[in-house]
Amino acid sequence: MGSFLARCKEAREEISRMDDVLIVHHYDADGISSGALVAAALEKMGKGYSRLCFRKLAQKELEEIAKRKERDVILADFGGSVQEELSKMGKRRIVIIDHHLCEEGPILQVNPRLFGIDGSRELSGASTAYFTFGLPELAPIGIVGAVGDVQAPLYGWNKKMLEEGIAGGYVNAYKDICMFGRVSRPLVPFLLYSTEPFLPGLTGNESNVLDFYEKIGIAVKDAEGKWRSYMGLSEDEKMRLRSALVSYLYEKGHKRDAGSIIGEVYELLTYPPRTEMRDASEFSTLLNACGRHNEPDIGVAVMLKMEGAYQRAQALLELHRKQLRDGIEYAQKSVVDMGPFYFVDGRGMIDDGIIGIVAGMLYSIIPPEKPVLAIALDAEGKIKLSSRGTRALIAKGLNLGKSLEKSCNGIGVGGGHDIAAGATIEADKLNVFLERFGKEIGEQIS
Ligand SMILES: [Mn+2]
Repeated sequence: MGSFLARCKEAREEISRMDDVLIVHHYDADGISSGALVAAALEKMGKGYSRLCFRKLAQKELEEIAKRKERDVILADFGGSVQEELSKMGKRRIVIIDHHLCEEGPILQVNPRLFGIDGSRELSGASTAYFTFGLPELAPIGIVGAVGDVQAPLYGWNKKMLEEGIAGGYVNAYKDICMFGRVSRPLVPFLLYSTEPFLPGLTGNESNVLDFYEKIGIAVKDAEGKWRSYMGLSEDEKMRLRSALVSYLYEKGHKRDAGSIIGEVYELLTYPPRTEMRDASEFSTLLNACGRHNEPDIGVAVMLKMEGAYQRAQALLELHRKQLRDGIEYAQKSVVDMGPFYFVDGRGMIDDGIIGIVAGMLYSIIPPEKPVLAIALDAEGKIKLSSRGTRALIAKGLNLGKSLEKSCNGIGVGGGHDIAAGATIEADKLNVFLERFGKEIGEQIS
């Protein structure tokens, strides 16, 4: 079977023989990081490249790759499941860097799962790419990808990458508040625009936010009248703000959120301070915003520090966050208790690209005693469904993946995990679906 690192070396040697490279990568934060990492590594090896980013690798995408004139191809964060198709394209050299489920096939593939390493928790696409090239200065990019794929706190192979990055002086890791804006936002918008977690009474309420800071004795402006940010606070002030937020959420009955706002954070020393690029989690949010708004190339350009890219990415992030705020506000107003579950009809109001995030965020507002189902319309006019549960509900028997799969029988396709699942159904089949779904959930939890 050989070892993972031996496979990395084999792939690296094959890549060193390439001279006409097309990089093809996935569009989410990990996929963008994977593409950027391969691009950066090729630059360091003195090789030119072209790059393509896709949401999936279906027939249309495969045809596009086949038509390209480049003779060598590197796939990143996907590709393991289409090896037969890739091998028939007549390309000269192909390397796959992936971490999703797959088997050995005709193409040279670096994938932790082929070596008994958990590719859903211990290595992402970008961190697999990191080990493929073995360049410690690229650890920040690998870390952003892993964090973007919800693999923080990093452990195992991801942690090995982190340690190499720390040893080289490219990264720092420590425990801190892990809310968006820790690094990039002034104190007021830090709380005012917080959606993960939603801070009841503070998110969206500026005068309450100002009162909150006043009560705990933290000035939001410095002596010169400039807005302060969390990173600019003294250690004592940081501690006061952290514990005040934890107890605030506790008092509001949001114990889960209270426990989740402190965690390991990763500071990327190779990117500018006081920007989203300095923090792995904020960076991954920035990349997701680019991917979701069909501008993954901007995300790659930001990672490669290309001029003007950051400003464009920031604009996309603002748009993304505004859509989320509007979406959650609408969901909060319109959520209906359907008996076995809560239901949000976001058709025409909430973008289908963020309906899943909105469904997940609802638990900051509604009691966690039932699963949530939220719907939106997709580009083809079909209904996209997204459902979320809690650990406590799963302990009682809830399995959303199964219930969605069953409820979609004959009217659409659905499935996923026990705690989060999604589906797409025909536009006129909503009532059939809701009836079946309610029944399924009732049977699971009773
Ligand atoms: Mn991935």
